[in-house]
Amino acid sequence: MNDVPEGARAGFVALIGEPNAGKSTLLNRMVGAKVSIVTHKVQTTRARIRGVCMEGVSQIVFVDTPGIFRPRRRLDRSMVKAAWGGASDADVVVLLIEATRGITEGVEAIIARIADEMPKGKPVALAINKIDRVKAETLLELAESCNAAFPFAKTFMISAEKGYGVKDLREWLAEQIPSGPWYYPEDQIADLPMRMIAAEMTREKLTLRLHEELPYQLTVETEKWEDKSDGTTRIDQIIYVARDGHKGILLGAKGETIKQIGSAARAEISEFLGRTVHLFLQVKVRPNWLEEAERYSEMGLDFKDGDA
Ligand SMILES: Nc1nc2c(ncn2[C@@H]2O[C@H](COP(=O)(O)OP(=O)(O)O)[C@@H](O)[C@H]2O)c(=O)[nH]1
Ligand SMILES: [Mg+2]
Repeated sequence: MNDVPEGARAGFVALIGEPNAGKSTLLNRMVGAKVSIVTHKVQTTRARIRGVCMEGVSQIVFVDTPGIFRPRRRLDRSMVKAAWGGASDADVVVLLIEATRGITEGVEAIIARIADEMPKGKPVALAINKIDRVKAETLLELAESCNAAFPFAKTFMISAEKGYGVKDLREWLAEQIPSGPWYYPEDQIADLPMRMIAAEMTREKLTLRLHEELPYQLTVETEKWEDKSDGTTRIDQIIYVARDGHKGILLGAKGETIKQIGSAARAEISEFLGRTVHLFLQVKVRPNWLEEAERYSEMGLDFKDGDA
């Protein structure tokens, strides 16, 4: 596929951590574009999302994963399984923790499982994120206690949002991945079908706009995609919700809510594509969508991974 330059390297780096640690923000920062959606709410990322970044002659394929937490629903179990699957398939693992929260019970459990399951020889780095929010002393203490719990190959202090420390991390990762030809063309930044990226962008706007459990009870699928000869694109998406009441909330009075969400999503998809987009959203009530295998494959998850 590619002419491989002298010394080329290529490998997968899994970003794992608790929900909200900043994994998707870091992936986007590394790639230089928003390929993974980000919100202030937990469990925004549902599937493994690959973003590709070049560092010299090294091609680093970052794998953003759903947050790791104690799952209850089938969807949650599938998500957590996908996260650990991402880690075990990767050449290098980066555990992100939040400087502001320190070693939570959740972080402890993740470190314990890393110690248990990660094959010796697979580098696992620690990235303490959101350092823009805490004092330096706290950071040093936190780094020490984490390294007492597990011998991390290296510890980084970063701010995914502000970009601090991100270059050091990327350079180090570039040296850790194996020698070999690149997996993707040099200019490719994501490995996710456009129809899925577009569905995720709409889901991000829904998650930001809707409250409480509603964002966790809906899913978005791109139903139709038509690049027209006049240079515009028509995209039809379906939003599946679990209850009639949810549909009402989503539509809002006189359809105002869905209109605003659609317009925000349309703007973002349009900017990403560099084309004028006409986005059509349809809301369907599907009480059982959380138990339908097809919904999972559309999300990029394995339905059976959710088996209790
Ligand atoms: N202050 C600060 N906030 C951050 C930083 N990185 C991520 N965030 C915020 O943390 C929240 C969760 O980020 P996200 O990337 O979705 O986390 P994920 O669940 O691990 O993928 C979002 O509101 C981000 O804007 C950072 O370095 N500093
Ligand atoms: Mg995420």
